[in-house]
Amino acid sequence: MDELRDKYLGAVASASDEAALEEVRLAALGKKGEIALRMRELGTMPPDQRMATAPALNALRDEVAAAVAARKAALQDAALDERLRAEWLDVSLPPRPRRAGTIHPITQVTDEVTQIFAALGYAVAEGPQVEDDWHNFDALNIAPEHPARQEHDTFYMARSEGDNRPPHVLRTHTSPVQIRAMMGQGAPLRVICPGRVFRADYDQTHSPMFHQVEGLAIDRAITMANLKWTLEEFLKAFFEVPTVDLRFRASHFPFTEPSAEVDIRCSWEGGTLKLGEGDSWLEILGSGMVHPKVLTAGGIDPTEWQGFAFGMGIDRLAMLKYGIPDLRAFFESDLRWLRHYGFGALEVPTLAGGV
Ligand code: 2U9
Repeated sequence: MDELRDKYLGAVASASDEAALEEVRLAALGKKGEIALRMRELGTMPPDQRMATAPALNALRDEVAAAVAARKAALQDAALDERLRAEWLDVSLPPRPRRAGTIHPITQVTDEVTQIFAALGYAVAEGPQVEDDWHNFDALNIAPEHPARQEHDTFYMARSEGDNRPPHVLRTHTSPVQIRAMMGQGAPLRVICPGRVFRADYDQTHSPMFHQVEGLAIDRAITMANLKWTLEEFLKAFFEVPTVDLRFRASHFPFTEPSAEVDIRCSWEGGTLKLGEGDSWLEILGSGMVHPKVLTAGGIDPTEWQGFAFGMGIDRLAMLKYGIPDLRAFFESDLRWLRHYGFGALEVPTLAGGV
């Protein structure tokens, strides 16, 4: 018994890795291992010899098993220590400047707009870019004969042969997201919907894919005055100016009534845009009170609730704020352009730090 103990405890202690330890375990404790064989021999012994041998064999088996478990834990600890030493990484090192990517101005502006509206109590809502006809047009009170529905303005998805349902479209605005938010969340509601939109248009100021952010606030007593205050607060924070002067021009959109296009007072002295002063006006967004038919389509009772909505082009906001002259450059993925106009990954917009 002492010989067996010395043999296997010695072998366990000198096993240099988990594979060698497993071999020792099998040789001692496995089904055909030496200790198991000895245990089987117990049956052939006379009773008093068996009574003397069995407890000692059991104790030996437990002792070897405990030694194997302890050695295994020690080997695993040592392997982990070695891995931690070898995989050492200094997370405080700065990124390599030539290789560092940049945040695209559209992402940056989207984050800025989101920060500002979040502070005003607005949640962000998102929805599909391929929309059905009802969410993109009907629910927004856009009549079947409205020019926006024509093939040369809207990208229609192909229909499979024999399918006579209205085709899906690439959403032409983010408004269907707000229909989905109204239906999903009900009133009261405050959401902004930033995202990609698609229109069949391409020149220096139009891209077939561009970005919008729309906002919607629904409550019991919302008025144009709340809309005006909200837009003023947003534009002051976004353009980082102490005051703005806005001009509301009557307009027409199918989804709002009344509707207004909003201009901001500015000057272009010396070729640079200055907001809040001067004799020029810059069209910046569209807005209005949500049409009762649109509230109804979104499952909200227009006799109880009303709301305002607004929409603006994120790309245009980015061009104005950061002096970017050509819209098409946004989508060319030119690394030199991105290095010039892009933002550092750590330049996260916050209201406290300045957007
Ligand atoms: C719902 C109800 C009303 C969103 C609105 C505008 C006015 C608007 C344009 C600005 C520049 C689009 O990017 S642009 O070409 N948008 O003028 N958008 S009101 O009105 C809504 C939206 C959803 C349910």
